[in-house]
Amino acid sequence: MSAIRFFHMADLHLDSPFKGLFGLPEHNFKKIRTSTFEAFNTIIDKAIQEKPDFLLIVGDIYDGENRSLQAQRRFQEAMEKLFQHNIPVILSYGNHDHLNGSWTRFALPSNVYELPAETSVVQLNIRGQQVNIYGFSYSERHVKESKIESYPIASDQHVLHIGMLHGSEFSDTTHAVYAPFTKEQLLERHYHYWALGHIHKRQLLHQNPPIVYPGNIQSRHRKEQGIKGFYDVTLSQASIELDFIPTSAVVYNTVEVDCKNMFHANELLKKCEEALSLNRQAYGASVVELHLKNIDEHASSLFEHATVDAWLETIREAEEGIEPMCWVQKLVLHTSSTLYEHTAATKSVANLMEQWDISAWKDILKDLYQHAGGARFIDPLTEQDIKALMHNAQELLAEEIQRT
Ligand SMILES: [Mn+2]
Repeated sequence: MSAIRFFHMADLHLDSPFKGLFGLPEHNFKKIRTSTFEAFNTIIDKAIQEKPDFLLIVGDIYDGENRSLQAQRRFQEAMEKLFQHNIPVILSYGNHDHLNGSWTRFALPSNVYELPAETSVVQLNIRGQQVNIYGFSYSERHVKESKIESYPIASDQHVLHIGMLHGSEFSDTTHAVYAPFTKEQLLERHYHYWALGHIHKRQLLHQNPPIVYPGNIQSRHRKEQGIKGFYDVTLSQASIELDFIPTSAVVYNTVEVDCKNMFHANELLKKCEEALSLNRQAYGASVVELHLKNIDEHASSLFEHATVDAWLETIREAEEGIEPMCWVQKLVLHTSSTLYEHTAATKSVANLMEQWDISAWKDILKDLYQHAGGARFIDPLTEQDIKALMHNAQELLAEEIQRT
């Protein structure tokens, strides 16, 4: 039996309003304001080009329960395009676009299967391979109870079983906990793939069978950092391949500038421009948090007669008109630890850190680097990484103790 191929995405949040962005030139704001649509179009173009067997969209297609007219029109148009190319779409609605909201209704073409509030199955036949896709839509905003018992246990293993679930792990309290589940409960269903949504940070909860959060397709604020996208999945009884495809129209991230031994304002400005230019080359249009590190006694004089706001304004002005845009949303100052009096306690911890060798650091970081799903997304630990980590830890320690 040949393998099937599908795109797994979630949390499109079309027409997200991007609140909390101030002071941008109009065209920059427009670029950000339309980024959810741009990211979505990237997916649709890719689908038309590559012709996967189907698309899965696991909740929060729309940002608001009133499903803005513009978002619906764009979504409807995209679905029509896929209809013309015979690409089915199976979708569920999540907490943001639950079925109990009030909205002006657009009818979707017949290639689109909208999962109802009751957990249901959509059966597809892909070149002789039967595929069962299970899932449900949120009947209301707050679905707090576990829905996992409503998913049938797969018995016929000739069929490929895929679960769609917009929700979060019982233990994950970083988000509103909706439709909670445990990894064990998902595995007990004996499905070949779990297509999750709701958590906007991309993560693999389990490798084989894959339990996957693709993350959202476009960051919506500074806490959603890094490149966003979806998974291009090739699945058969015997094998699984996951390919992450970036879609961010605007990347949110952090840029650092080392201010050690800096004397002059133009020096700082030049360093900032260089760092932002590198960021622009690497990520294209972006919204950045600019961190000024190692502000020692020399560099701190740069902030004696100019406020942080004045600096922010000056840096923004220097960037104006350069394409693709690199909007500095926030300027964060990090005072060098040399400016702090270490207390006896922080000094002893800092000294202890200096004594750790590479294997000690590996041991400390093992949860991260040995993480079944996550490890392959991070580069191996280098000597330099360790130095940076140690320095940051010492700086944080000194800062925090000083503050308390
Ligand atoms: Mn969401």
